[in-house]
Amino acid sequence: MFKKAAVASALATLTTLAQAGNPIVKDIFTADPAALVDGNRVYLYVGHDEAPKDGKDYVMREWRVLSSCDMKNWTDQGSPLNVKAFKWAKADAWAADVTKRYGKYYFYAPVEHDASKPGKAIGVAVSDKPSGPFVDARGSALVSNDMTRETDIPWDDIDPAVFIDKDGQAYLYWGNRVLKYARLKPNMIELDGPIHTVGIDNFTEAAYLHRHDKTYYLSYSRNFPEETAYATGPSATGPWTFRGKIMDMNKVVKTIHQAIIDFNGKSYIFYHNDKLPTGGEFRRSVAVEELHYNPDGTIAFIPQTAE
Ligand code: FUB
Repeated sequence: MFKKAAVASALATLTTLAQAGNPIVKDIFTADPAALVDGNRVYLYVGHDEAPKDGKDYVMREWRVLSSCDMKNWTDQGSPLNVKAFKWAKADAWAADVTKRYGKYYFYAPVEHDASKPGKAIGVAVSDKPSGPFVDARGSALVSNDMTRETDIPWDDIDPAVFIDKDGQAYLYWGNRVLKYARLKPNMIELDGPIHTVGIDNFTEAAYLHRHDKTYYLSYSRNFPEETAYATGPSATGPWTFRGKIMDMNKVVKTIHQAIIDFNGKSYIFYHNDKLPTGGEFRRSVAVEELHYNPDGTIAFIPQTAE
């Protein structure tokens, strides 16, 4: 009896382990990585591309989370959040970001708002655990599209990225074509003050902020099809100096969406491409590469690898 149970449990563990190498997840299509280092584990949050093989648009209803203690073996921890958790939203579990504050985990999630405010909006969900489940923290959107500016498009409030500075101030960055940012209140679920815009040439989406030594790095998707580029600055709000390209566009998938972390003395960049069989524009796969800083603080160009 004991033996049978032990074998069953060993098998269950094995099926939850994804193999090392790119793409990280091999049994479903995944996109839009966000990563959080928490204690001795990396949590990787991804969108789930469910489009049919001949699909002509994204079909994304949920996010998935995996974790690893060595960046090689990944444990599938299921779906921490689904669009349905936001009663005011109707679709599109697009590129999210997750952070930890005062012992709680906050999941910033772009979704399609219901008919009361059509267009993309950003919700925030909270959990006591990095693997969720996450629940709507506000009952309404944190940022929603008011379509009041001449330049507004229905999907310009997407791709949230959260950054907590060393003085404790948290910022939310987001946007498509126009990069926006705002301070977050310490409760992490309300904006604190006005929404600012940042002028960055050829900015498309996927803004991401991190700090290395004393420099702030603003990475983002540039042009379309997208490549990953970055700028550096002396603070979380710039001013930003363009530094160049980190990663080339993919020949099949027009988006790339990066997340950058330090873990166990190394730096890594997550992104997505088309490398699973039958992969494509709406059937993407998340991959990871090591990222290296040059002695002058610039980031060395990173080729995409298949393994
Ligand atoms: O996954 C939907 C959208 O495609 C994301 O919001 C963008 O970053 C791009 O990856």
